[in-house]
Amino acid sequence: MIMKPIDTAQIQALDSAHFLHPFTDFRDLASRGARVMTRAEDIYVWDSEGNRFLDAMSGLWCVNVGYGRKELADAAHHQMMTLAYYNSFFQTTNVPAVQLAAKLAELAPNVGERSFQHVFYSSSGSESNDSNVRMARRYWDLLGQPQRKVIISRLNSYHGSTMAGASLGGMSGMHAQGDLPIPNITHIGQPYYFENGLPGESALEFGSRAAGWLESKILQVGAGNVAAFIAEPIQGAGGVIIPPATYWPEIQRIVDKYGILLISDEVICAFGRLGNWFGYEKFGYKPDLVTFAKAVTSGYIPLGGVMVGDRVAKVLIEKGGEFNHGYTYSGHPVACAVALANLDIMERERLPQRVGNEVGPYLARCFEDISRHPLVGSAESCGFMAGIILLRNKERSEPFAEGLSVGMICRGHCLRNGLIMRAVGDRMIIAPPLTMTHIQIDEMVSLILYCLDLTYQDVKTKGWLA
Ligand code: PXG
Repeated sequence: MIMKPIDTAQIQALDSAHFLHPFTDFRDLASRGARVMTRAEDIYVWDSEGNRFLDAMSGLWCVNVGYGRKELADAAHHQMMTLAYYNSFFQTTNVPAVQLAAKLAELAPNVGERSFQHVFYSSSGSESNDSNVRMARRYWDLLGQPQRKVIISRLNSYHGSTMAGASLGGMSGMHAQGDLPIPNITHIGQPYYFENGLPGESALEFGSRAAGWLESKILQVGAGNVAAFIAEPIQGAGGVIIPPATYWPEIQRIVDKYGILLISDEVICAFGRLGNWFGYEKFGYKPDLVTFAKAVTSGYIPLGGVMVGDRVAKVLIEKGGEFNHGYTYSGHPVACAVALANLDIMERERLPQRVGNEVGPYLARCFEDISRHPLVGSAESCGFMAGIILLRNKERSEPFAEGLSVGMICRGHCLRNGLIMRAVGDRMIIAPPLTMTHIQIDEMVSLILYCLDLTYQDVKTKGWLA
């Protein structure tokens, strides 16, 4: 196929004339011009200037099966020609939406007595978390406890960008714009040992203490006023914050003690990312609601939703009365057909198992090597999600001064050398496609080490090391 060359400058000019990008300083972007991505295959993405990048972020934590999967395009094409759209309001349904709901119910493991037999659809993670807030409050209303409205979340968590999503999220920059959080949403600290552990405290001791912040908050708000606690199994956008092993069991004990709903936001962690179908399996806790989006279609088409556990579904269904909530695209037939084809690939290629038993442990061993780099305080991974802390002094665990943006310097080296790795402050993070071969992992790790070397040289020259 002969591709028509793309006029980068022209696209950039049109981009800055007409396209307001998410989470972007518009003036800054207009002054430099956006990078124009034009095509992708497997784990690589190309820009309009012909540069190739190894995409260690799977797009934005979503392209779990890799790029260029013809089966997904075929599924979309076939469904568009069969039934491109019909709504699921007014006592109507469609075949792919039903089949996908049944498939998700089959894949979601029972933990203890709880299982997930029902799905509520949306088109994104943000919308799904809005649905969670609506559903959790409706649940308590139907049980005659309408005062249970408060949702407890965590600082530095990410739950989306709508009014409820951004309120649930614990990003101060987002709260600062638009009068957030909305009422009845409150936050506790995150289980980040490196930042919040006390001198002499082990990671395991810290994990229990951090979970204890939930109990303190419940008592402060009044147990009878709390509807739910929402958390990501591992905080993704916050910088891949992996909780100590003691954290989730203690959270489970606390939510059980006070009877509050547990919402597991698995927009990033589900569909193989941690080596299981769902993240709660990895940590062994029992959520009542599970948010999903992104990798349910490997990002090929927007789709999100909430897995509704039996505890909540039973009340919503048996008590009756209309749930006044839903979206035009709830159960979109094309998105659901693509999701079915995507889950089929994941099952056939055993991607969750592969990450859990094979390539995940291999990546973890590579990260042990990375942790020995002089710029790196710690490098840890869980499944196919990993984070690296860049430090000014490795022995004394001393961070760089705020504002030096060492993470951004490292990210710049990565881009110039054909690697997409994110910087969250001075934490470098990756979440690569689950299809990566050992050779591709080696290629990624060599690039990471090379870019860490370049960054180390830079900060040394600038005299920023201690
Ligand atoms: N929950 C979690 C855990 C997420 O990671 C959302 C909800 C919202 O999903 P939608 O589909 O509405 O975007 C997300 C999204 C980043 C970044 O900088 C992460 C996300 C979105 C945008 C940027 O890492 N995650």
